[in-house]
Amino acid sequence: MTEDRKPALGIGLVGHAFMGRAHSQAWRSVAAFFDPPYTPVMAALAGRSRERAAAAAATLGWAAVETDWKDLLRRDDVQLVDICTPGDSHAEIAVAALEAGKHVLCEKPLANSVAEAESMVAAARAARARGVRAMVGFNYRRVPAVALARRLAADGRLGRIHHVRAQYLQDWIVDPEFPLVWRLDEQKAGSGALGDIGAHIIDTAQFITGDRLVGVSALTETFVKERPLAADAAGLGATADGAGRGPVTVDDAALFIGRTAGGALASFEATRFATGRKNALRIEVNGSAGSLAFDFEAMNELWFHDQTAEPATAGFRRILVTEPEHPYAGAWWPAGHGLGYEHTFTHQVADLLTAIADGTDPAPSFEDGLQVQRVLEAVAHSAASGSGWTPIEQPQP
Ligand code: 4PW
Repeated sequence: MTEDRKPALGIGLVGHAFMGRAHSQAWRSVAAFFDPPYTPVMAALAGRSRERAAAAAATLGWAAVETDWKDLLRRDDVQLVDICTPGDSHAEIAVAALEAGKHVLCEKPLANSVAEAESMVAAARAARARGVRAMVGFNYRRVPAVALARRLAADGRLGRIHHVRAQYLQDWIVDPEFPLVWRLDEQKAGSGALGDIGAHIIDTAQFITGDRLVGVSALTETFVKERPLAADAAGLGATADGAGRGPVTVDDAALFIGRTAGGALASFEATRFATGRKNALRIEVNGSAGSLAFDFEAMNELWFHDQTAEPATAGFRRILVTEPEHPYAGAWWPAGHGLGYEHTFTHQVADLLTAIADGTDPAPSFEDGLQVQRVLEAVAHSAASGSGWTPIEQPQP
């Protein structure tokens, strides 16, 4: 009997904190639930401390450990580099990996500045000509309900879109004693709530509507200006180390309004101070033929109002997005069983592997990441200038 074996694709992961764990889960699970054209092999994980990287590799399922990401690029068993580090290292790693002929998956936001993002796009374009692919990780696109929302909008079920209302609400730093983790350091993260979670709602809104922001007017605020230094700079669950305090150099919250190329009015709110809201990525879109509403805190649901329905019974209906007819859902469990946060990352790598095999560009591309970066920079510029209207440079064809 001959075995129909798929080609292997070796993965090298850089970083093993929150996002590194989420991506590891995706690489571990994708072949068990999807039918990707490659069998991903979790070849090596890179982390600065050998001891911590080795512990993470053992827990997360990586075969080898490197203490310098550059060594991942020299490995013949790595064909794709997955970047899960803070934003300040994205550009350097991604450009080097693409130049070394490795496909790249890079966490969002693509970079810490437009200039860095532009250098990444240039590297991605050069690599594309050699069949090497690059993708930025806006994972919420791959929530089944969000993908269904895009499908409804693309099918014309919303008609002409007038309003986009997007929020990303968290509360994990509302305690002024929560320590100064890297996400609160501009050098590392580029910006605060704006780039970390505002980037997600910008991408999600543009993804669903297929439209782009052309200008913004913004407000940002840093409510807590100084915090205890962190014992563990890693992430959302860090502890203070009792060794003094330091300045918060990023925004705690960002609010902005905008116009889209298609003529819609949009509003965005990204905050880590919305007490009681844990990971409420919410979006409502109102069009002439209908509306839809989504909240990640109930991620298996999409609310849809059909304006063309008989008025007496029209109104928002809850669609449970857990059926085989829905994007991604059928690959997992029998109808009605629902998915979680981690599944979005599995969907992301399933789509990336398919694009690599098909020789097509995975979405969101680095160009998409650059466009979001331009919005972030326009928001920051507008807020700094006292909410002045700030046009957004549009992508070159
Ligand atoms: O990318 C985002 C993170 O930086 C995540 O999707 C949520 O917000 C959870 O943590 C932060």
